[in-house]
Amino acid sequence: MSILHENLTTQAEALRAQRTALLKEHGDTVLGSVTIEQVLGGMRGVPALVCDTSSVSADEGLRIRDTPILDLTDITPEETFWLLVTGKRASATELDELRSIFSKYYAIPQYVIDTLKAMPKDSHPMVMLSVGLLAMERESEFRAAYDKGAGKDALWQSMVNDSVRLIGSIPGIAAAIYRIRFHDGNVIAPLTDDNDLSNNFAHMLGVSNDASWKELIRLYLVLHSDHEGGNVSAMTSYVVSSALSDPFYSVSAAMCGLAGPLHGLANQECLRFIIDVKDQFGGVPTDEQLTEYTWNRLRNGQVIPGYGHAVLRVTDPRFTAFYQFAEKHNLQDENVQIVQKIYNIVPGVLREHGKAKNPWPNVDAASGSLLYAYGMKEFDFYTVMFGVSRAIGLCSQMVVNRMMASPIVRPKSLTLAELSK
Ligand code: CMX
Repeated sequence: MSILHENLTTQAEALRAQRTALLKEHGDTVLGSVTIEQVLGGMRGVPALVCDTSSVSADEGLRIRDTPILDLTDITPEETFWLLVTGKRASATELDELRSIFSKYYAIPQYVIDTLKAMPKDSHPMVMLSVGLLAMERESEFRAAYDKGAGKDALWQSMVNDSVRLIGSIPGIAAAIYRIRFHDGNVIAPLTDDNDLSNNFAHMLGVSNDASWKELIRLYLVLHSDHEGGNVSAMTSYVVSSALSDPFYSVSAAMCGLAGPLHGLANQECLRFIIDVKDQFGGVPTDEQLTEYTWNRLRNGQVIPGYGHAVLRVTDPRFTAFYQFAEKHNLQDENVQIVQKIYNIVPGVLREHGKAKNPWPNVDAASGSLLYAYGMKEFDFYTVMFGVSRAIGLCSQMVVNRMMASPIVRPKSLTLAELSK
């Protein structure tokens, strides 16, 4: 048993006891009412999920285990996972062990590489990510434990094993997709002298040897890791895993949701937007040009990618963290300048337009321009980067839910006729 399992054993019992007590003592407490607008409007604001790993408020944004994300910009993905799943900061010994377990999985199985290589050359990288994860499902210890008759209170243990394997493997899957889809197909082996997860990911991508590239990848993996339970990818993995499907199925399904342009694909769309602006105006536009361009897009019924949010009503602190990174490293290429100009112009236009409840940037508005600045120019790949990070949060949420022995999800649907009546 790992130190992580030891840490979680007492917590699992406490979580189950807390859940049982809440159900027994307050099971019929009313949390609120649900309006027809909410039922027809994507369930906005309906309190229907439990998520202990992180929370998102309208006026502050993401907190991981109650710590604001801007106070966590120096930590590693390993520390992030530990914090998400246990609620505590890891000790040096705990981190050492976690890192060494993750590193066993950096080199992905050859059959996964073969599967990715066999896919059509024009497959979207997000399709390849989802397929790569599904191909690995045969490794699931969770499924094996269930097949051997593990009881529902014990299943979280194999969920931890699968999660660690999946988080350790997904950088290798993503890097293989990048090499196969956009380069010579030669997959880069993990480092032999460094078992840090983000350093290995940065290395296996083969984009840059710059120390600040490694720092960007570390930051990227921390910032996108979790965003409470109600977003499309988190809710997808929650629903799929509630049927006791293992994490490979659940995260693969979540990646299909992340691939949507209103969710994770927005970072790819964002860079497309920036490049379009650059091409149209031959460089950084003037304020007037950008204002006009934004209005034309809105009049055409298109969204401004990277702006707006279902929960946030302020600038996303994750955008701020990327913005500060660009300033710290003096990244001043044209794309970064356009990101800054968009930040100056678009919120005012969106406010005047009057539709978006939140005119401020979300995480996707800046991330792509930084990857581009280091030489990762294939923006079809950007959502895969997001997915590698988000897998950390998805797995953490699934582990916590399994520790609580959460039941299968099954809300009630109504027909439009029933609603109308
Ligand atoms: N550009 C133009 N219109 C926008 C807009 C934007 N960036 N954001 C919202 N709107 C529009 C909506 O399309 C909606 O229009 P309709 O009434 O015609 O349907 C109206 O404003 C109200 O929307 P909202 O309540 O403010 O926002 P939602 O909760 O419905 O949607 C989101 C949230 C993120 C899907 C939306 O803001 C959007 O499409 N943004 C652009 C895409 C994007 O950046 N997505 C990434 C989000 C972060 C992530 O998940 O990764």
